[in-house]
Amino acid sequence: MSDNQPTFSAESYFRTQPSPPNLEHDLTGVRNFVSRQIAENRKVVLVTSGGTTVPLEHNVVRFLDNFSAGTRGATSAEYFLEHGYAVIFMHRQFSLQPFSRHYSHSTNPFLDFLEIQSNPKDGESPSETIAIQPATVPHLLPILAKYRAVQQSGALHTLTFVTVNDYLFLLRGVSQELSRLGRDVMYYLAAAVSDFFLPTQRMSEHKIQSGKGTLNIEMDQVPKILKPLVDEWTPEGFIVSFKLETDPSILLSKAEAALERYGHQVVIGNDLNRRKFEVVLVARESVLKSIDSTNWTEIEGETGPDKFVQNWLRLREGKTEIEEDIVNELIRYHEGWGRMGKASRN
Ligand code: 9Z3
Repeated sequence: MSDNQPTFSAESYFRTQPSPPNLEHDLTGVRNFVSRQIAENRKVVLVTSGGTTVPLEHNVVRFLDNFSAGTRGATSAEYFLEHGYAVIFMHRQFSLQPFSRHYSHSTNPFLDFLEIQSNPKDGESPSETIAIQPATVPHLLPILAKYRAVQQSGALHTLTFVTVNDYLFLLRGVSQELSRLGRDVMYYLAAAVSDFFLPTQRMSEHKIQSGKGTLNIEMDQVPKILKPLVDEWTPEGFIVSFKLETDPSILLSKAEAALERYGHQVVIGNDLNRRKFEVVLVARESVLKSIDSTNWTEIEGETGPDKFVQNWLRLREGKTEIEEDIVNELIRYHEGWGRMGKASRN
């Protein structure tokens, strides 16, 4: 960034960038959802999932994107629901979603599981109907049953974002609504969020023309939103962020640095190429006080009264989704967080 460009603080970002048109409508939906979950005595988790875009033009033709299929978020949301949590699933439009992810258009196109059946000509039934292939039933039935149960219970609420701007405004608004839950809310920030953006004031109105040769775009840094999230918007929430790296040798130190910088509860480090079978959870030792923390080990070289500790989770033999273990571990940890809150009030 050049010297004459101001760095956006969270405050100046929200003051100068436009809020998404459907924000108030989305937040009303969240408010009502939260009220219902309080009445039902459920804990709530906000799962963010998928990548954000940074449009280069107001009439957007081109944009910068962040890598994420949404698998981590969609899979984890299912496990949270299974454990009785209500889930706000805030995801990139068209990225994977809980339950339907099992039949995504690319991995398991649902048309491949259907077959056309001819009916006997009886004058009443249509001549052809559609049936599911019998071999598909054992796989689909439990997914469908869980999906229907979740729909009936009203424990899943979905929100969508596309741009990093949508994401930031939504995260602020949703977290302010969720702060009503005190320690009964968890944040599971798995979305891949751009570090850079183009302020609306500098964005070209129309499609950038190619006649001028090379394209130089100067982007500003996205404000570090975890700081106000932790300090102001949801001070009692249990906050889990993800750190994505492609160089495994810096993963742990970057995860520690994030925890140090923002002061939240857990950072989950994952390497791009190993993320489906290995992650590391990093936390402050003091936050583990009220749970069984035998899986956790000190990080070498750590000193001081509040050391950071690590817990490597690896996909177990016979399992297919590491999210099952991540969610189990976090829920235990969230319970401890609730107990600590109660203890400090007594
Ligand atoms: C993650 O690290 C997620 O685990 C993945 C999941 C995006 C790798 P998929 O959706 O992948 O299953 O394909 N999310 C956070 C990425 C991120 O943007 N983190 C920021 C950073 O690393 C901090 S919030 O600096």
